[in-house]
Amino acid sequence: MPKLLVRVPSPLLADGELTHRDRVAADAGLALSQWRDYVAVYRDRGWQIIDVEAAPTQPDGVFIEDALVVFDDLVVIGRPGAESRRGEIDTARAAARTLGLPIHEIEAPGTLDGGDILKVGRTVYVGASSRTNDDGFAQLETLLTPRGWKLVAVPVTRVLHLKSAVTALPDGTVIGYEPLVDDPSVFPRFLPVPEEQGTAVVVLDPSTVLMSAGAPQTAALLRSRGLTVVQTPVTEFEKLEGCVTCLSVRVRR
Ligand code: CIR
Repeated sequence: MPKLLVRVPSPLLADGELTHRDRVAADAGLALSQWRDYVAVYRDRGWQIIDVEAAPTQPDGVFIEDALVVFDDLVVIGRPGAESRRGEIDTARAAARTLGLPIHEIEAPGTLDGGDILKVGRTVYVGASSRTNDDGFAQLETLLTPRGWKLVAVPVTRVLHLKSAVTALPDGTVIGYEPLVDDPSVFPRFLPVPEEQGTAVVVLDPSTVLMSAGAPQTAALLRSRGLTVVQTPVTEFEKLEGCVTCLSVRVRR
């Protein structure tokens, strides 16, 4: 049964970090109900939900994907590029331990946010963003190359994280909203989508993706390619530069 790590949003969500967007007040009550609906999408499909300990004083703690990444059966604990987010790691580590998998941690001076990691087959695209530095990339490369992964550094200057700009469909096609993608030619198969909120998809199964309710044209485009598209509203998280991917860690084994 696939597992999903999630962390309930903090009442301080509206105070989260912002890098590329102007602040628009997020509604903590609406965020909580959107988060519950998001989790229900997975629960209703049989995923086991694992609640990471709440971190009410960490405004960005709900974006749990940034704290840890799973490669095969190895868990990598990141080191947040934003100092304000480093306090999220202790509780994320504790949750990772419950998975019973080996754990490796990125160490200073490296920084690495999970939002900068996009896996496509055995390739790991790593965003060179304001959050993930060269040392973080080098530590990950040393760890993963012997395990059969190929790492590719990708420039990210127009958005917060690599996965704010691009994600991948079940067939490995990388999708993105071109004005936000520094260099689409990095990806062997790239499909432009018509909306910014359409860049982020989570693969639920080989024929189904989850995406924001704020991207109807992209949903139609993906349906025309034969995919089943589930949409859920995530407006309050999008205000904080979040999206459907960063609200969870998917453990598919
Ligand atoms: C931050 O700036 O860290 C949060 N406000 C948003 C993090 C979103 N995470 C992601 O895209 N992976």
